[in-house]
Amino acid sequence: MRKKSFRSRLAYILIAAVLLSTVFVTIQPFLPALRKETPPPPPPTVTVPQVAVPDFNADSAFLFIQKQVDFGPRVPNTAAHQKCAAWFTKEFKRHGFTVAEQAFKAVHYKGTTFNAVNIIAQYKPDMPKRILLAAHWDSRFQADKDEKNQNKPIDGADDGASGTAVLLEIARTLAAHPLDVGVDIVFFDVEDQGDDDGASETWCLGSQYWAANLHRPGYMPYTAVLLDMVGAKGAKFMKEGISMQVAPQTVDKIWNLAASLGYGTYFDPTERSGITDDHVFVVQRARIPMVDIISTPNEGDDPFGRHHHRHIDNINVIDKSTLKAVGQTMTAFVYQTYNGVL
Ligand code: 1BN
Ligand code: ZN
Repeated sequence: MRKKSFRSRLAYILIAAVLLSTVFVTIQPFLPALRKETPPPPPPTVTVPQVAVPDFNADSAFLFIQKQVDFGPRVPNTAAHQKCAAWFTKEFKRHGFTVAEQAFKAVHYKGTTFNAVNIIAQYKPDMPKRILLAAHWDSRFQADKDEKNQNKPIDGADDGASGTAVLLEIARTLAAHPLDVGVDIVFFDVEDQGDDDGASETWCLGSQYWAANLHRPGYMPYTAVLLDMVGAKGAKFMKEGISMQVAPQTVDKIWNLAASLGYGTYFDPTERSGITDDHVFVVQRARIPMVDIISTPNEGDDPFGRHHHRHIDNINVIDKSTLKAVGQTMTAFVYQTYNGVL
């Protein structure tokens, strides 16, 4: 009798255990929800202190154009070319940039070997996130579209000096209003000595060299923009075809930014065909998606304007309002990229 009662108790215990484990297995997935769990801590938020967009000083940019023109045409193998390169380096160093002069030999389509130099100026070189801004700094050896003095070199106030002037002013701005982002400003040499009736490879020799010999192996900036012919009166910047193929979002950001700042008359959202310019070689050879801001006002028969590759591309063609439109847009582009707005 006692034995039987012990067995039945054991049976009860076993049945209870089986029932309990069945219940446990059934409700186990829901246990965390039943328990009053403390929620996991939120991911750490990286707060970037917002930096106001500084004013772009078009008077200063204008003086940078005047200075370059005063050296004389910046044609490779001339004293003006050498002096101007030295001045760029001094100017960037004055603003705390790390500067490298990338010297190279470039063979002109007419046979001359040019002693050429790309200027590579790095703001905060140790910062991993980098913005690349570029322009060509040489001016054309001949005024082949002019009616007079076709064999003489041009001042290249717009075609050459304007892009570098805007970027020098941005360099000065970065020194005065620091940002925790890396900015590389590259001035390409020998962009404008090409053959108008020849292959596209006769142009842009400095960017071709730089793209094949990057100043840092594997260099890949977060965003990249080229400025060319950004200072003339009546400038019109259309969405250039190759830029639209490789970096349409950056193009849209810049053109929308320009419109929001009131520069929509300069930045026309119409897309146009691709242009042979330094960005083509940066895209093809270095695989860096680069946007080209280049004026194509389509004046007369010339897409690049009446002054293009003519002697009237001198200081008189420069308009501070155009410099302001491009300079302010690009300053906002750099600072808003840092702020995380773009
Ligand atoms: C732009 C300004 N370019 C030269 N000066 C590049 C170019 C090269 C444009 C060939 C058209 C044809
Ligand atoms: Zn040119």
